[in-house]
Amino acid sequence: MKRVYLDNNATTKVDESVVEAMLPYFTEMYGNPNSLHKFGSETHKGVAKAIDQVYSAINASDDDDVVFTSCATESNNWVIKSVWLDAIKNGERDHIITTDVEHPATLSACKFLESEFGVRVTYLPVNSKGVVEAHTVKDFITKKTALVSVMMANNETGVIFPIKEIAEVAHQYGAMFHTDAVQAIGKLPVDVQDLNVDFLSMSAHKFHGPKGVGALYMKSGIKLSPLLHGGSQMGGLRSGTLNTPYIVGMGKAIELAVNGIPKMNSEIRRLRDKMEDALLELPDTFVVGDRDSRTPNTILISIRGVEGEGMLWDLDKKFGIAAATGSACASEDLEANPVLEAIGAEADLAHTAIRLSLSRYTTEDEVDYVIEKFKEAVSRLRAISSSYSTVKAQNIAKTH
Ligand code: 7TS
Repeated sequence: MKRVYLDNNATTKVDESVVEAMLPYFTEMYGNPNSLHKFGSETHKGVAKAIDQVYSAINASDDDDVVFTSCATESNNWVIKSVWLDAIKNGERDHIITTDVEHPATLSACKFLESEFGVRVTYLPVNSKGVVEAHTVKDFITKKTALVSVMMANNETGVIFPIKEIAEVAHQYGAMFHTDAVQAIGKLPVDVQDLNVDFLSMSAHKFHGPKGVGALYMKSGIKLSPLLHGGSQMGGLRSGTLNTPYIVGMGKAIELAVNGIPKMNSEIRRLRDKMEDALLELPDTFVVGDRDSRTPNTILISIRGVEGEGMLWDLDKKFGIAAATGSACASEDLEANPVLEAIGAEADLAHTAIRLSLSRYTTEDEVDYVIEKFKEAVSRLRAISSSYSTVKAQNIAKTH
Protein backbone atom coordinates (compact mmCIF):
# COMPACT_ATOMS: atom_id res chain seq x y z
CA MET A 1 0.00 0.00 0.00
CA LYS A 2 1.11 3.57 -0.71
CA ARG A 3 2.08 5.43 2.47
CA VAL A 4 1.84 9.19 2.92
CA TYR A 5 3.02 10.97 6.04
CA LEU A 6 1.06 14.13 6.81
CA ASP A 7 1.75 14.36 10.53
CA ASN A 8 4.82 16.57 10.37
CA ASN A 9 3.64 18.80 13.22
CA ALA A 10 4.08 15.75 15.48
CA THR A 11 7.50 14.83 14.18
CA THR A 12 9.48 14.73 10.94
CA LYS A 13 11.82 12.31 9.24
CA VAL A 14 15.49 13.00 9.81
CA ASP A 15 17.12 14.52 6.74
CA GLU A 16 19.73 12.15 5.30
CA SER A 17 22.45 14.77 5.38
CA VAL A 18 21.69 15.30 9.08
CA VAL A 19 22.25 11.57 9.71
CA GLU A 20 25.47 11.81 7.72
CA ALA A 21 26.69 14.74 9.81
CA MET A 22 25.88 12.88 13.04
CA LEU A 23 27.36 9.46 12.27
CA PRO A 24 31.10 10.15 12.80
CA TYR A 25 30.30 11.51 16.26
CA PHE A 26 29.16 8.07 17.40
CA THR A 27 32.14 6.03 16.31
CA GLU A 28 35.15 8.12 15.36
CA MET A 29 34.80 11.41 17.19
CA TYR A 30 33.51 10.21 20.51
CA GLY A 31 35.64 12.28 22.90
CA ASN A 32 33.99 14.33 25.59
CA PRO A 33 33.81 17.86 24.12
CA ASN A 34 34.93 19.26 27.48
CA SER A 35 38.11 17.13 27.59
CA LEU A 36 41.38 18.85 26.78
CA HIS A 37 42.93 16.18 24.53
CA LYS A 38 42.52 15.96 20.75
CA PHE A 39 39.57 13.55 21.04
CA GLY A 40 37.85 16.26 23.05
CA SER A 41 38.85 19.22 20.93
CA GLU A 42 37.58 17.61 17.70
CA THR A 43 34.13 16.98 19.16
CA HIS A 44 34.21 20.42 20.74
CA LYS A 45 34.54 21.83 17.23
CA GLY A 46 31.36 19.99 16.20
CA VAL A 47 29.45 21.44 19.16
CA ALA A 48 30.81 24.94 18.48
CA LYS A 49 29.67 24.70 14.85
CA ALA A 50 26.18 23.58 15.93
CA ILE A 51 25.96 26.51 18.35
CA ASP A 52 26.88 28.88 15.49
CA GLN A 53 24.26 27.26 13.27
CA VAL A 54 21.53 27.76 15.89
CA TYR A 55 22.61 31.34 16.64
CA SER A 56 22.57 32.28 13.00
CA ALA A 57 19.22 30.51 12.32
CA ILE A 58 17.46 32.68 14.90
CA ASN A 59 19.74 35.75 14.58
CA ALA A 60 20.86 35.59 18.22
CA SER A 61 23.58 38.03 19.23
CA ASP A 62 26.93 36.79 20.56
CA ASP A 63 26.01 37.89 24.08
CA ASP A 64 22.82 35.82 24.14
CA ASP A 65 22.75 32.25 25.44
CA VAL A 66 21.58 29.17 23.59
CA VAL A 67 21.52 26.05 25.75
CA PHE A 68 20.92 22.61 24.28
CA THR A 69 18.22 20.64 26.07
CA SER A 70 16.60 17.28 25.38
CA CYS A 71 13.43 18.72 23.81
CA ALA A 72 11.06 21.68 23.85
CA THR A 73 9.14 20.16 26.76
CA GLU A 74 12.30 20.52 28.82
CA SER A 75 12.92 24.08 27.56
CA ASN A 76 9.35 25.19 28.39
CA ASN A 77 9.42 23.55 31.83
CA TRP A 78 12.77 25.13 32.60
CA VAL A 79 11.56 28.65 31.83
CA ILE A 80 8.28 28.36 33.69
CA LYS A 81 9.66 26.68 36.81
CA SER A 82 12.74 28.87 37.00
CA VAL A 83 10.68 32.03 36.61
CA TRP A 84 8.65 30.78 39.54
CA LEU A 85 11.83 30.25 41.57
CA ASP A 86 13.55 33.47 40.55
CA ALA A 87 10.75 36.01 40.19
CA ILE A 88 7.81 34.60 42.14
CA LYS A 89 9.10 32.57 45.10
CA ASN A 90 12.14 34.80 45.58
CA GLY A 91 10.68 37.96 44.03
CA GLU A 92 7.82 40.41 44.10
CA ARG A 93 5.63 39.04 41.32
CA ASP A 94 2.98 36.30 41.52
CA HIS A 95 1.29 36.01 38.14
CA ILE A 96 1.84 34.22 34.80
CA ILE A 97 -0.08 34.80 31.57
CA THR A 98 -0.32 32.13 28.90
CA THR A 99 -2.98 30.93 26.43
CA ASP A 100 -5.34 28.02 26.66
CA VAL A 101 -4.08 26.62 23.34
CA GLU A 102 -0.44 26.16 24.35
CA HIS A 103 1.09 22.70 24.13
CA PRO A 104 0.75 20.66 27.36
CA ALA A 105 4.49 21.23 27.89
CA THR A 106 3.52 24.79 28.86
CA LEU A 107 0.02 24.26 30.21
CA SER A 108 0.88 21.39 32.55
CA ALA A 109 3.87 23.24 33.97
CA CYS A 110 1.65 26.28 34.65
CA LYS A 111 -1.05 24.11 36.20
CA PHE A 112 1.58 22.51 38.43
CA LEU A 113 2.69 25.92 39.75
CA GLU A 114 -0.92 26.88 40.25
CA SER A 115 -1.86 23.79 42.25
CA GLU A 116 1.39 23.30 44.17
CA PHE A 117 2.45 26.87 44.88
CA GLY A 118 -0.69 28.97 44.45
CA VAL A 119 0.72 30.93 41.50
CA ARG A 120 -1.96 32.94 39.70
CA VAL A 121 -2.12 31.88 36.07
CA THR A 122 -4.30 33.50 33.38
CA TYR A 123 -5.07 31.27 30.37
CA LEU A 124 -6.11 33.57 27.53
CA PRO A 125 -8.61 32.28 24.96
CA VAL A 126 -8.15 32.47 21.21
CA ASN A 127 -10.57 34.53 19.10
CA SER A 128 -12.73 33.22 16.25
CA LYS A 129 -9.69 33.16 13.95
CA GLY A 130 -7.73 31.04 16.43
CA VAL A 131 -5.44 33.94 17.51
CA VAL A 132 -4.59 35.53 20.85
CA GLU A 133 -4.16 39.24 20.28
CA ALA A 134 -1.81 41.66 22.02
CA HIS A 135 -4.68 43.82 23.31
CA THR A 136 -6.08 40.76 25.10
CA VAL A 137 -2.76 40.34 26.90
CA LYS A 138 -2.92 44.05 27.79
CA ASP A 139 -6.33 43.54 29.41
CA PHE A 140 -4.92 41.02 31.88
CA ILE A 141 -1.31 42.01 32.51
CA THR A 142 -0.31 43.92 35.66
CA LYS A 143 2.88 44.96 37.38
CA LYS A 144 2.62 41.65 39.30
CA THR A 145 2.96 39.57 36.11
CA ALA A 146 6.30 37.74 36.09
CA LEU A 147 6.05 35.93 32.76
CA VAL A 148 4.01 35.97 29.57
CA SER A 149 4.34 32.73 27.58
CA VAL A 150 2.67 32.63 24.15
CA MET A 151 3.53 30.23 21.36
CA MET A 152 4.72 31.54 18.00
CA ALA A 153 2.51 29.21 15.96
CA ASN A 154 -0.13 26.77 17.15
CA ASN A 155 0.56 23.08 16.58
CA GLU A 156 -3.06 22.15 15.85
CA THR A 157 -4.14 25.00 13.59
CA GLY A 158 -0.83 26.47 12.42
CA VAL A 159 -2.20 29.92 13.35
CA ILE A 160 0.64 32.41 13.89
CA PHE A 161 0.46 34.62 16.99
CA PRO A 162 1.60 38.29 17.08
CA ILE A 163 4.42 37.63 19.50
CA LYS A 164 6.44 40.75 18.71
CA GLU A 165 3.51 42.91 19.87
CA ILE A 166 2.83 40.62 22.84
CA ALA A 167 6.50 40.75 23.91
CA GLU A 168 6.31 44.54 23.80
CA VAL A 169 3.25 44.54 26.08
CA ALA A 170 5.00 42.15 28.49
CA HIS A 171 8.07 44.37 28.64
CA GLN A 172 6.00 47.52 29.25
CA TYR A 173 4.93 45.87 32.51
CA GLY A 174 8.40 44.60 33.40
CA ALA A 175 7.40 40.96 32.75
CA MET A 176 9.59 38.46 30.89
CA PHE A 177 8.41 37.01 27.60
CA HIS A 178 8.79 33.39 26.47
CA THR A 179 7.69 31.90 23.18
CA ASP A 180 7.39 28.25 22.25
CA ALA A 181 8.65 28.42 18.64
CA VAL A 182 8.52 24.67 18.03
CA GLN A 183 6.12 24.98 15.11
CA ALA A 184 7.74 28.10 13.65
CA ILE A 185 11.32 27.05 12.96
CA GLY A 186 11.76 26.19 9.28
CA LYS A 187 8.34 27.59 8.40
CA LEU A 188 8.65 31.27 9.29
CA PRO A 189 11.65 33.54 9.73
CA VAL A 190 12.49 33.63 13.44
CA ASP A 191 14.61 36.64 14.43
CA VAL A 192 14.96 36.83 18.22
CA GLN A 193 16.39 40.36 18.11
CA ASP A 194 13.56 41.72 16.01
CA LEU A 195 10.93 39.87 18.06
CA ASN A 196 12.67 40.96 21.27
CA VAL A 197 11.81 37.75 23.13
CA ASP A 198 13.56 36.82 26.37
CA PHE A 199 13.24 33.05 25.94
CA LEU A 200 12.50 30.85 22.95
CA SER A 201 12.05 27.06 22.89
CA MET A 202 12.66 24.68 20.00
CA SER A 203 12.87 20.95 19.28
CA ALA A 204 15.06 19.47 16.52
CA HIS A 205 12.74 16.64 15.52
CA LYS A 206 10.14 19.12 14.28
CA PHE A 207 12.49 20.30 11.54
CA HIS A 208 14.05 17.08 10.25
CA GLY A 209 16.56 16.76 13.05
CA PRO A 210 16.84 13.90 15.54
CA LYS A 211 14.49 13.30 18.46
CA GLY A 212 15.90 13.90 21.93
CA VAL A 213 17.55 17.27 21.37
CA GLY A 214 16.20 20.79 21.60
CA ALA A 215 17.33 24.19 22.77
CA LEU A 216 16.42 27.18 24.85
CA TYR A 217 17.41 30.67 23.74
CA MET A 218 17.91 33.26 26.49
CA LYS A 219 18.44 36.94 25.78
CA SER A 220 21.64 38.45 27.10
CA GLY A 221 21.31 39.92 30.55
CA ILE A 222 18.45 37.59 31.47
CA LYS A 223 19.53 34.72 33.65
CA LEU A 224 17.51 31.72 34.72
CA SER A 225 18.42 29.48 37.63
CA PRO A 226 20.36 26.49 36.28
CA LEU A 227 18.28 23.50 35.24
CA LEU A 228 20.92 20.92 36.16
CA HIS A 229 23.71 21.56 38.66
CA GLY A 230 26.86 19.54 38.05
CA GLY A 231 30.00 19.75 35.98
CA SER A 232 29.27 23.25 34.62
CA GLN A 233 28.67 22.33 30.99
CA MET A 234 26.63 24.85 28.96
CA GLY A 235 27.88 27.72 31.07
CA GLY A 236 26.74 25.95 34.24
CA LEU A 237 23.10 26.35 33.18
CA ARG A 238 22.54 22.72 32.21
CA SER A 239 25.31 20.44 33.38
CA GLY A 240 25.86 16.95 32.04
CA THR A 241 28.08 15.57 29.29
CA LEU A 242 26.92 16.99 25.98
CA ASN A 243 24.96 14.79 23.61
CA THR A 244 27.43 15.56 20.82
CA PRO A 245 25.99 13.61 17.84
CA TYR A 246 22.49 14.98 18.47
CA ILE A 247 23.70 18.53 18.97
CA VAL A 248 25.65 18.29 15.70
CA GLY A 249 22.48 16.92 14.05
CA MET A 250 20.37 19.77 15.39
CA GLY A 251 22.86 22.32 14.05
CA LYS A 252 22.78 20.83 10.57
CA ALA A 253 18.99 20.44 10.67
CA ILE A 254 18.28 24.03 11.67
CA GLU A 255 20.57 25.34 8.93
CA LEU A 256 18.72 23.23 6.34
CA ALA A 257 15.34 24.21 7.81
CA VAL A 258 16.06 27.92 7.50
CA ASN A 259 17.36 27.43 3.95
CA GLY A 260 14.11 25.57 3.24
CA ILE A 261 11.79 28.43 4.29
CA PRO A 262 11.43 29.83 0.73
CA LYS A 263 10.37 26.38 -0.54
CA MET A 264 7.95 26.04 2.37
CA ASN A 265 6.36 29.36 1.50
CA SER A 266 6.11 28.72 -2.22
CA GLU A 267 5.86 25.08 -3.26
CA ILE A 268 4.61 23.57 0.02
CA ARG A 269 2.18 26.43 0.61
CA ARG A 270 0.82 25.86 -2.93
CA LEU A 271 0.34 22.14 -2.23
CA ARG A 272 -1.30 22.88 1.12
CA ASP A 273 -3.66 25.39 -0.50
CA LYS A 274 -4.48 22.97 -3.32
CA MET A 275 -5.38 20.28 -0.78
CA GLU A 276 -7.37 22.73 1.34
CA ASP A 277 -9.39 23.98 -1.65
CA ALA A 278 -10.15 20.42 -2.71
CA LEU A 279 -11.17 19.22 0.77
CA LEU A 280 -13.36 22.26 1.33
CA GLU A 281 -15.45 21.13 -1.65
CA LEU A 282 -16.86 18.57 0.80
CA PRO A 283 -20.08 19.97 2.27
CA ASP A 284 -20.16 20.95 5.96
CA THR A 285 -16.45 21.46 6.38
CA PHE A 286 -14.35 24.40 7.46
CA VAL A 287 -10.71 25.10 8.13
CA VAL A 288 -9.63 26.91 11.28
CA GLY A 289 -7.75 30.20 10.80
CA ASP A 290 -7.09 32.45 7.81
CA ARG A 291 -4.84 30.87 5.24
CA ASP A 292 -2.32 33.70 5.20
CA SER A 293 -2.12 33.78 8.99
CA ARG A 294 -1.07 30.15 9.28
CA THR A 295 2.18 28.25 8.91
CA PRO A 296 2.38 27.19 5.25
CA ASN A 297 2.20 23.47 5.99
CA THR A 298 -0.86 23.09 8.25
CA ILE A 299 -4.60 22.47 7.81
CA LEU A 300 -7.01 21.76 10.65
CA ILE A 301 -10.21 20.80 8.89
CA SER A 302 -13.46 20.30 10.72
CA ILE A 303 -15.89 17.86 9.16
CA ARG A 304 -19.43 17.60 10.42
CA GLY A 305 -20.99 14.17 10.85
CA VAL A 306 -17.82 12.10 10.90
CA GLU A 307 -16.26 10.47 13.91
CA GLY A 308 -12.60 11.40 14.41
CA GLU A 309 -11.11 8.06 15.39
CA GLY A 310 -12.95 6.37 12.52
CA MET A 311 -11.58 8.91 10.07
CA LEU A 312 -8.00 8.45 11.27
CA TRP A 313 -8.44 4.68 11.17
CA ASP A 314 -9.73 4.78 7.58
CA LEU A 315 -6.96 7.08 6.46
CA ASP A 316 -4.27 4.98 8.12
CA LYS A 317 -5.44 1.38 7.72
CA LYS A 318 -7.23 1.60 4.38
CA PHE A 319 -5.10 4.19 2.61
CA GLY A 320 -1.76 4.39 4.42
CA ILE A 321 -2.20 8.09 5.23
CA ALA A 322 -0.88 9.38 8.56
CA ALA A 323 -2.85 12.36 9.89
CA ALA A 324 -3.76 13.50 13.40
CA THR A 325 -6.63 14.64 15.47
CA GLY A 326 -5.80 16.49 18.63
CA SER A 327 -9.33 17.60 18.63
CA ALA A 328 -12.40 15.68 19.29
CA CYS A 329 -15.76 14.97 18.01
CA ALA A 330 -18.39 14.20 20.54
CA SER A 331 -19.99 17.14 22.26
CA GLU A 332 -18.37 16.52 25.67
CA ASP A 333 -14.94 16.52 24.09
CA LEU A 334 -15.72 19.44 21.85
CA GLU A 335 -16.23 21.67 24.85
CA ALA A 336 -12.81 20.64 26.08
CA ASN A 337 -11.12 21.82 22.91
CA PRO A 338 -10.45 25.55 23.17
CA VAL A 339 -9.66 25.88 19.46
CA LEU A 340 -12.97 24.50 18.22
CA GLU A 341 -14.89 26.13 21.03
CA ALA A 342 -13.47 29.53 20.11
CA ILE A 343 -14.31 29.29 16.46
CA GLY A 344 -17.89 28.47 17.45
CA ALA A 345 -18.31 24.88 16.28
CA GLU A 346 -21.71 23.63 17.33
CA ALA A 347 -21.47 21.31 20.27
CA ASP A 348 -24.58 19.31 19.44
CA LEU A 349 -23.28 17.80 16.21
CA ALA A 350 -20.37 15.47 15.72
CA HIS A 351 -17.34 17.35 14.45
CA THR A 352 -14.06 15.83 13.52
CA ALA A 353 -11.03 18.03 13.35
CA ILE A 354 -8.34 16.38 11.30
CA ARG A 355 -4.88 17.91 11.16
CA LEU A 356 -2.89 17.48 7.98
CA SER A 357 0.66 18.78 8.23
CA LEU A 358 3.02 18.73 5.26
CA SER A 359 6.81 18.92 5.23
CA ARG A 360 9.29 20.25 2.73
CA TYR A 361 9.45 16.71 1.32
CA THR A 362 5.71 16.40 0.58
CA THR A 363 5.07 15.88 -3.13
CA GLU A 364 2.23 16.81 -5.51
CA ASP A 365 1.60 13.13 -6.14
CA GLU A 366 1.09 12.55 -2.40
CA VAL A 367 -1.26 15.51 -2.12
CA ASP A 368 -3.37 14.27 -5.07
CA TYR A 369 -3.58 10.84 -3.48
CA VAL A 370 -4.65 12.28 -0.12
CA ILE A 371 -7.32 14.48 -1.73
CA GLU A 372 -8.89 11.47 -3.42
CA LYS A 373 -8.74 9.12 -0.43
CA PHE A 374 -9.74 11.70 2.15
CA LYS A 375 -12.93 12.46 0.21
CA GLU A 376 -13.61 8.75 -0.15
CA ALA A 377 -13.21 8.19 3.61
CA VAL A 378 -15.53 11.11 4.48
CA SER A 379 -18.24 9.86 2.09
CA ARG A 380 -18.01 6.31 3.47
CA LEU A 381 -18.14 7.40 7.11
CA ARG A 382 -20.97 9.86 6.48
CA ALA A 383 -22.95 7.11 4.75
CA ILE A 384 -22.43 4.81 7.75
CA SER A 385 -23.37 7.50 10.22
CA SER A 386 -26.51 8.55 8.31
CA SER A 387 -27.74 4.95 7.89
CA TYR A 388 -27.11 4.45 11.62
CA SER A 389 -29.14 7.59 12.39
CA THR A 390 -31.98 6.36 10.14
CA VAL A 391 -32.10 2.94 11.84
CA LYS A 392 -31.99 4.61 15.25
CA ALA A 393 -34.83 6.98 14.30
CA GLN A 394 -36.90 4.03 12.98
CA ASN A 395 -36.31 2.08 16.19
CA ILE A 396 -37.32 5.05 18.31
CA ALA A 397 -40.48 5.51 16.16
CA LYS A 398 -41.37 1.80 16.64
CA THR A 399 -41.24 2.07 20.43
CA HIS A 400 -43.82 4.90 20.44
N1 7TS B 1 5.45 22.76 21.80
C1 7TS B 1 4.73 22.64 20.68
C2 7TS B 1 4.10 23.86 20.08
C3 7TS B 1 4.60 21.39 20.07
O1 7TS B 1 3.90 21.29 18.94
C4 7TS B 1 5.18 20.26 20.67
C5 7TS B 1 4.97 18.89 20.10
C6 7TS B 1 5.94 20.45 21.84
C7 7TS B 1 6.04 21.71 22.38
C8 7TS B 1 6.67 19.33 22.51
O2 7TS B 1 7.78 18.99 21.78
P1 7TS B 1 8.77 17.84 22.34
O3 7TS B 1 9.82 17.73 21.32
O4 7TS B 1 9.25 18.29 23.65
O5 7TS B 1 7.93 16.62 22.46
N2 7TS B 1 3.74 18.76 19.42
C9 7TS B 1 3.14 17.62 19.02
C10 7TS B 1 1.95 17.59 18.27
O6 7TS B 1 1.33 18.58 17.87
N3 7TS B 1 1.60 16.30 18.06
O7 7TS B 1 2.54 15.52 18.62
C11 7TS B 1 3.49 16.32 19.22
